[in-house]
Amino acid sequence: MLRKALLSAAIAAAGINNVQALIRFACSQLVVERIDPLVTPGVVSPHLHQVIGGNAFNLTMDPKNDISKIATCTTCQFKENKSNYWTAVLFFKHPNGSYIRVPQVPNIGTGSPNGGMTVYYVQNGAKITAPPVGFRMITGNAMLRSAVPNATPGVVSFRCLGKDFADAEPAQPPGGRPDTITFPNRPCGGGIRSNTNFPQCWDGVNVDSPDHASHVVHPIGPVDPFTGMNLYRGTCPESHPVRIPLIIFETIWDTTPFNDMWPTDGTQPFLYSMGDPTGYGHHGDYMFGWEGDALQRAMDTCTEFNGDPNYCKALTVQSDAEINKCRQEPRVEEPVDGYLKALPGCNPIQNGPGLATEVSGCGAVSTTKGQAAAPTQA
Ligand SMILES: *[C@@H]1O[C@H](CO)[C@@H](O)[C@H](O)[C@H]1NC(C)=O
Ligand SMILES: *[C@@H]1O[C@H](CO)[C@@H](O)[C@H](O)[C@H]1NC(C)=O
Ligand SMILES: CC(=O)N[C@H]1CO[C@H](CO)[C@@H](O)[C@@H]1O
Repeated sequence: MLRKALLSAAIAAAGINNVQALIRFACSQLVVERIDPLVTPGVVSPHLHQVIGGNAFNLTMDPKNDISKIATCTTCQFKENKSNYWTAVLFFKHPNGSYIRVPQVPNIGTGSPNGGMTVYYVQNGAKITAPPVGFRMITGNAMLRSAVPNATPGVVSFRCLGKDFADAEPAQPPGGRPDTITFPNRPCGGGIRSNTNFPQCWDGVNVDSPDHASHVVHPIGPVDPFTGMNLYRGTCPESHPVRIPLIIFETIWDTTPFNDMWPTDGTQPFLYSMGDPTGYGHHGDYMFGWEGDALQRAMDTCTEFNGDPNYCKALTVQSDAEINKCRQEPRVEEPVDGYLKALPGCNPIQNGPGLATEVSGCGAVSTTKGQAAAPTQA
């Protein structure tokens, strides 16, 4: 209940009293592995991801294929949603030099799936268009280790949650004042919330682009004086005129088991799976996979203020048990849990402030169990 209150208050505080439609739903973990069909199709990806959504997730995912027709289940609450959503994984570096993956907290207000994330689709004021089959995009940049001048504010953010979410009061929107774009610099009594906001303006033509980002942009001004963000306001530029829903991933990392193991010198013990101890490299990947016009129907009719799935009659809610049944076996045969000697892949810690560089040749696993080629649909 607390979590639910948190976000709706966040949305109100962001000045989005012109929210017309909102759906928010919990998703459990589909798989945690080094695969990224968007950035590195067909091969083992450089760093570890946590993936939610439909079980069509694969090494290669051809935009010509309708994911909703390939997937047979999804880890998200709405059956119609076979989209895939993924981010880097948070690790804790033990003072003795070993690494362990930080668990994710299931969403409280919406059932108890196994870890995962909560996904939001927000329509704020402007008329929105659901993206078409094959649409995909990334937000953020895994290589960043310092702030980008003139970056759209609030695209990714972290909040240090107090015990029972206490220090999140008064509730602030993602990117608002108590939030940071770097990892919190202190132990957090209730874990760390990370938010990932995607661009809302599409060129209306290309379902993807070579950098997986330039076919979409964030809206342009005005910046909200309270939050320092323009994500909930602003308009789409002429170059990218088609407004798509604002998609937000909310992840809660349960850092509490590690709070009494903070290094005595105060150095940051948490890092992302690409060797990022700053948080600037936070990024997310999105692959559209809704059935038919399901997303458009939902955005046209689901106006419950909290985005509670049970009020969205345009879509079919599935039970926690069904959600939790949908799983994929990792295809990359390497350990990702328990204490590890190194981060999976070749990911030495790179502190920045310059861009991180990709490292190879460390002997990390680069093969997968049997699967390589793309499933093609006749
Ligand atoms: C570090 O500590 C953890 C937790 O006690 C342990 O499992 C791991 O093996 C240790 N690593 C090393 C290199 O000693
Ligand atoms: C993944 O791709 C492989 C190779 O094309 C295919 O055999 C397999 O069925 C696909 N898996 C899923 C879940 O789509
Ligand atoms: C594969 C699957 O679960 N498909 C379902 C998606 O949602 C529609 C509408 O609720 C169902 O009819 C399908 O069976």
